[in-house]
Amino acid sequence: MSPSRLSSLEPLTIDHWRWQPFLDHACAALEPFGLQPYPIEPEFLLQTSETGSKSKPIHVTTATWACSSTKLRQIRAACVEAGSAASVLNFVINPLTTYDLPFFGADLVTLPAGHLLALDLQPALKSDRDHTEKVWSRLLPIFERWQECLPHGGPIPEEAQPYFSPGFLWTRIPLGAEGDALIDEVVMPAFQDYLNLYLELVDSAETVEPDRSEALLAGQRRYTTYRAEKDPARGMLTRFHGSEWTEEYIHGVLFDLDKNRT
Ligand code: DBV
Repeated sequence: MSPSRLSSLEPLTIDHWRWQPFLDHACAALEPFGLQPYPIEPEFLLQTSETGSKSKPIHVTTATWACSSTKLRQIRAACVEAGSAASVLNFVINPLTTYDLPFFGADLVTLPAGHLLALDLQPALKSDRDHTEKVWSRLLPIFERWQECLPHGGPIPEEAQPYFSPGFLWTRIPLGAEGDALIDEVVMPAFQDYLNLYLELVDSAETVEPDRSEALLAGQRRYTTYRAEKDPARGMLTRFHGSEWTEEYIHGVLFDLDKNRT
């Protein structure tokens, strides 16, 4: 990788990173949407550190790829490469609230205990049928096709339910050849299908009335506040890069809706 990143939209390549093909696919799929760089401070575009023991240090890279388009307020990939300690792609698309669109969310996480993988088109207003029905009727066949090839990831907190769709794909799979095959043959095509559907929804989305936009904004705020407060990566990022950097990254970059609205 180049020693520094000048723009959030610059192609991002991280050596030995498990999730590189997923980011490459997403960048290519998004390219036709007329992407603009998204302003991100240099210390969050690329950050390195060491973890592990003194005798066996592990080099850590955390990098951010981000952009916006006419309908999408923020598209961002948080990428972590820490050798045997962790490899992560957390990818979230946050639409403008002038469009009735869900979030795209992917959490692809490799830890020493195994891979944990989450994919969803997450609602801003889960109880609103105008917001959800047209998405879920198209998402469920895709979800069913791929989830049945994967073990279920186990229980998720009750309080998280309002933020998931019924097409939440969620699995934990072992490291090694068996897990790698599932990632190539199931998780990759699932990721492509979820993203394709999302981009079709974006393509056909039309602007909504101001009242509707206010309701969508309130829903996005709840979601963003929840994600920032409960970010499961907080512990890991704090170990790697310290608490000050991590809190600013979570609130100021990863889940920055309020920062840019107030
Ligand atoms: N998760 C993030 C960001 C990450 C990240 C920004 C930069 O939101 C990584 C990195 N997720 C990450 C890590 C773990 C998880 C776990 C490192 C493991 C934490 C650990 O075990 O130490 C899906 N991700 C999880 C868990 C869930 C999700 C349910 C398990 C939580 C737990 O066991 O406590 N994250 C959640 C979700 C989406 C998402 C549904 C969107 C599809 O991004």
